[in-house]
Parts: sequence; structure tokens; C-alpha cells
Amino acid sequence: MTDTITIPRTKTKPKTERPKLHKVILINDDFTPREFVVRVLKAEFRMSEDQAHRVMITAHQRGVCVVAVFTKDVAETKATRATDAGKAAGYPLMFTTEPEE
Ligand code: NFA
Repeated sequence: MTDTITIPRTKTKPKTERPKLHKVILINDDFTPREFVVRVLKAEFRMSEDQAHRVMITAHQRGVCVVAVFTKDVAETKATRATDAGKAAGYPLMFTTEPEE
């Protein structure tokens, strides 16, 4: 008689964790010209004139507007670059980031 031995196979769960996305948020201020905000949104976030104008107006009316979502690194880099573009032109234009729920 032949004994059968069973070897337990350890299953490794392929847990593909997707990175949490971060929002880039445009903050309204009283000094940055509307056209300048639109120009920065088009250049840094590759938006059309129409999209950029809508985002600018929403921030202007409500105080803030979500521009787009990216991985943490990309969101932070774009927010910094867009904020720096305003600073370089002498405007207090501000972009921040926050993690998505
Ligand atoms: N509130 C600014 C103005 O009236 C325009 C603006 C919109 C600035 C969105 C910053 C963000 N000139």
C-alpha cells in the first residue's frame, strides 16, 4: 500500500494595490486676472480653453474647484508648477493637493 502525502500549497494572493489619487485644487483670490488663470490651466493641465474657463469660473464663484486627479507625485508637482507660474508673474494664484477619499 502506498501512502499519499499532500503538500499544502500556499496561495499568494495577488493583491494589486492601486495608488491613491490626489486632487489638485484651484483656490480663488481677488488679484490674479481670469485670463491668466485660464492660461495656466491650459498650459499645466492640458485643458481646452472651454474646460479651463469653466474651472476658473467655478473657483471664482465657489472659492475652490477640483482641477484634476493624479498620483500623489504628479499632483504635487503640477500644483507647485502652477502656483510658481503665478508667483513668477507677481500673482497670489494658489493650487493645493489633497488625497481622494
Ligand atoms: N477672482 C479672480 C478675479 O476676479 C479670478 C480667479 C479665478 C483667480 C480663480 C484665481 C482662481 N480676477
